[in-house]
Amino acid sequence: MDLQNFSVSPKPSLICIFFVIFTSLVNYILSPDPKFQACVPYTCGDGPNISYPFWILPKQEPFCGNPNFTIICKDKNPVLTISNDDYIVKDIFYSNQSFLVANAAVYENTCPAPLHNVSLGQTPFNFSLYNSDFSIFYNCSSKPYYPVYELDCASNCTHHSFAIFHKEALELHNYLLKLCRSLVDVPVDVRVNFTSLLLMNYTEVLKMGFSLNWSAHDCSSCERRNGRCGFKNNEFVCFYHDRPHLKTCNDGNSEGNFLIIIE
Ligand SMILES: *[C@@H]1O[C@H](CO)[C@@H](O)[C@H](O)[C@H]1NC(C)=O
Ligand SMILES: *[C@@H]1O[C@H](CO)[C@@H](O)[C@H](O)[C@H]1NC(C)=O
Ligand SMILES: *[C@@H]1O[C@H](CO)[C@@H](O)[C@H](O)[C@H]1NC(C)=O
Ligand SMILES: *[C@@H]1O[C@H](CO)[C@@H](O)[C@H](O)[C@H]1NC(C)=O
Ligand SMILES: *[C@@H]1O[C@H](CO)[C@@H](O)[C@H](O)[C@H]1NC(C)=O
Ligand SMILES: *[C@@H]1O[C@H](CO)[C@@H](O)[C@H](O)[C@H]1NC(C)=O
Ligand SMILES: *[C@@H]1O[C@H](CO)[C@@H](O)[C@H](O)[C@H]1NC(C)=O
Ligand SMILES: *[C@@H]1O[C@H](CO)[C@@H](O)[C@H](O)[C@H]1NC(C)=O
Ligand SMILES: *[C@@H]1O[C@H](CO)[C@@H](O)[C@H](O)[C@H]1NC(C)=O
Ligand SMILES: CC(=O)N[C@H]1CO[C@H](CO)[C@@H](O)[C@@H]1O
Repeated sequence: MDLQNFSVSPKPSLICIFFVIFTSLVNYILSPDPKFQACVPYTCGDGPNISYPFWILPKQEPFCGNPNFTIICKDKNPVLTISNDDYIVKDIFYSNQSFLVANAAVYENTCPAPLHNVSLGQTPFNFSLYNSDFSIFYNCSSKPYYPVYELDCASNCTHHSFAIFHKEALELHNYLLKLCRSLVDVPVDVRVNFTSLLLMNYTEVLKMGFSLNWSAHDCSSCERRNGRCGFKNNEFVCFYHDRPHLKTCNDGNSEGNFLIIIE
């Protein structure tokens, strides 16, 4: 087409160009977004549904979550590594950004004896207020005259090991904590019936696990609009069945208004 022709009869060409742009835009908008599909929630078989900010390696894509929330499935259990320790994720409460974990070693060993305190290090996690310290004392030269959770598997007649909530109680009963070689504090979510707690043994208490909360971009407004959260170029986005929208640009009743879609 030469310039002269174009200037003489601009209308059909412009309409044609507009039509091509319009139809490709419509096709583009209506095609399912592969990122939305990639971030469908999964379970490991047992345990909770895994979705943003958590993601399962390799079932989901890294852009579906945050690197500190990477879950690996082991024997149908979702496992999260925090400061080099593996934890089974027993439940996730997306509504209040909290989750319940138990040290995986507690399920693997017949005599789980943690040797270091739980460290959250450089993670976006915090201990919930519902945990109480379960203090494990190892290699004590005498046994307290006070009800404790016995660690029979780590004790003999000269080296006693036991665990207790509220270790202050021992000192109040004149037990010298310096008779013990080491102490490890394990947080335990104690929101259970107190009587049942007293009936449990040491391993059962550790299996109850502890609660953590997390800080990450909130996904609830995206999910209310049937989107799935994730990342694009390190920026938080909401993936829709069609195409990604930045944050809450499509708030309200303007579903289908493709003019404000940003790609
Ligand atoms: C996971 O989500 C699906 C679909 O929303 C639901 O049917 C299922 O009960 C959920 N499973 C768990 C363990 O919450
Ligand atoms: C979060 O919500 C769940 C379910 O509603 C509740 O059981 C749990 O106590 C809450 N956790 C925190 C830390 O608020
Ligand atoms: C664990 O933390 C307690 C204080 O909370 C401390 O007394 C103890 O020495 C620590 N244990 C280890 C093994 O670091
Ligand atoms: C953990 O909680 C403390 C005090 O509530 C706060 O200062 C800190 O920023 C929190 N850390 C994270 C990662 O949210
Ligand atoms: C997590 O719990 C701590 C208290 O342990 C609280 O200060 C913080 O606000 C909570 N964070 C979130 C995101 O709920
Ligand atoms: C208990 O004592 C034995 C022998 O002295 C030692 O090998 C072991 O590491 C001690 N355990 C703890 C948890 O301190
Ligand atoms: C008791 O256990 C400790 C450490 O676990 C060990 O060093 C010690 O030899 C044991 N004593 C007896 C009498 O078995
Ligand atoms: C607490 O747990 C014990 C033992 O599991 C049970 O017998 C008792 O009825 C429970 N009490 C309440 C108030 O739920
Ligand atoms: C704790 O109780 C469970 C079941 O109630 C039992 O299978 C386990 O052997 C007990 N562990 C110890 C160390 O007594
Ligand atoms: C936000 C946050 O805590 N990010 C952490 C994620 O984990 C890496 C180590 O794997 C830390 O360096 C980050 O600080």
